[in-house]
Amino acid sequence: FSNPHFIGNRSVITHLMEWKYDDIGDECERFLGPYGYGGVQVSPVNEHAIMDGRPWYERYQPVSYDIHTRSGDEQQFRRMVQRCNKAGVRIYVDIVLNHMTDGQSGLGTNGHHYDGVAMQYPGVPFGPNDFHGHETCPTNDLEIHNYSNRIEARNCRLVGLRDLKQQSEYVKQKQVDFLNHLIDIGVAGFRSDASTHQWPDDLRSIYSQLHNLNNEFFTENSHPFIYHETIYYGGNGINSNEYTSLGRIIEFRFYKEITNVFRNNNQLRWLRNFGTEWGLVPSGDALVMIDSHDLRVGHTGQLGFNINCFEARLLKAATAFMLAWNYGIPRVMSSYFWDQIIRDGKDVNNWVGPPTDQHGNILSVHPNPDMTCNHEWICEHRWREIYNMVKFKLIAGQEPVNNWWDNGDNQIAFSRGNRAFIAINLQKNGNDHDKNLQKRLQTGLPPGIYCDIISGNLINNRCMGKSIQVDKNGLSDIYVGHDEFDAFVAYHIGARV
Ligand code: ARE
Ligand code: CA
Repeated sequence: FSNPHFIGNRSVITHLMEWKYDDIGDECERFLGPYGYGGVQVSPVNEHAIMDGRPWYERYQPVSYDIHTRSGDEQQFRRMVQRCNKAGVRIYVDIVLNHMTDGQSGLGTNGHHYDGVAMQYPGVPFGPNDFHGHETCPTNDLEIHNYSNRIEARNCRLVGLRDLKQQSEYVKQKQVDFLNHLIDIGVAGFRSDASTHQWPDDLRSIYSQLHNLNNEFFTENSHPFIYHETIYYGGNGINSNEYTSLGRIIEFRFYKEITNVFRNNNQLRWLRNFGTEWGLVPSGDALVMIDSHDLRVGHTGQLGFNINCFEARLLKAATAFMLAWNYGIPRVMSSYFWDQIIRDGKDVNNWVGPPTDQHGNILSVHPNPDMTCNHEWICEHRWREIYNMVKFKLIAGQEPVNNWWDNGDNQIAFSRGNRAFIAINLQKNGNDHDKNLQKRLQTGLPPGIYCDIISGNLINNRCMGKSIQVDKNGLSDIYVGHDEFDAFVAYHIGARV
């Protein structure tokens, strides 16, 4: 379950949060395929509660396993999967198997009624016997209070959400059917929401009943790629390594440590051995990110600590490190704008959903000629610095990190074999001269003139950004001024002038 089934050397996933399927199909053909992205994570696809104001998080309150949301219906979903696979881009679906809705009642996005108090979900159907109750959950109010307690975390309710009894063969069967339906349509895998709150053995049993991937798009005997949301920072919480035999885990320590470094709470020079030596799981067990749909608004982390689109320079630099370093499968968050209003350390608008018309229909993405997006779509995955680092990673392939250099503080540089080279400057201390990165460095690259794909593209063999000359020994004068638009430069053998 840990192979993402990327095509060729592609290696990066982007989460197109809340996008409509028709738009994702377009994006696969016009952008993601040509620019070398490996896959798209789509927001939960199954019927969910319709909540007042249409917050983004209503998608995490399932009502049935019908494929029908504001992003589109099953026909549109199928078309997208076809188009993306043909464009060389895989689809991963965010699956919410731990629970259904909270204690409200109303209508779901495919018209099914639900009643969270009576625990009736006729769209599946699930009834009260399909949920954990006092026999299995030890807390008085059935809520999770202690996230480190295994039984509580698995058998009680996460923020009021009705907790499914996945020990029941009936519940498992409904979930297996849903996943197999998605697999047959041609998805490559799943993000498993709230894995920490599901027993590893129940998940194992569900996965053991999954079909092989659709061989219209995948080789025979391919298993779905599954990556688990399990939030573990060390200490006495539930260790994410309980899930590494069930696919990959989202390695939250990656985000935390990198954010800490890029916020100058720790020196960049220490990144030299970043990975398992810092306590992270082995690279092959990890999926990593800088920002996510939760972090962006301060969920599963601390608002103000996380780096999101509101700090573009920092986000680009941290993302560049993620894409240049040879660790895990990186996922790039692609978000939409909302009015961030911070009161007492909390974003009071953290619920705001995607851009819509006055009837609540999600607005389509129509990119502008300069590659940016329209409406409130931010499209971080289309920022030059980011899509060119996706290319960098594609070109670096499996080459090791070589030629590490640092200034003993917050300037670093390294190559990936003899194919690619990056230098990052986040120096804050010292006079202006010390703050600039200006140094003759070993790039590892073959001699020639290279274009910095961060400050500009190479168009018709003309470099729109800064260029460098690499001499016959691989040395070059590298410059990253402390006050430049971007905090890094990147060169690779695919961008030689
Ligand atoms: C919303 C409201 C709640 C309300 C609930 C029910 O915000 O106040 O009680 O509805 O009415 C998302 C949103 C939630 C939202 C939920 C349902 O983030 O705010 O609740 O949808 O609509 C823990 C879990 C982890 C989980 C986070 C949010 O371990 O699995 O909490 N993350 C996933 C998704 C979320 C999603 C859900 C799960 C639910 O990524 O987007 O919730 O499907 C420590 C602990 C972590 C804990 C974390 C919480 O770090 O170690 O285990 O994460 O704190 O910050
Ligand atoms: Ca559970």
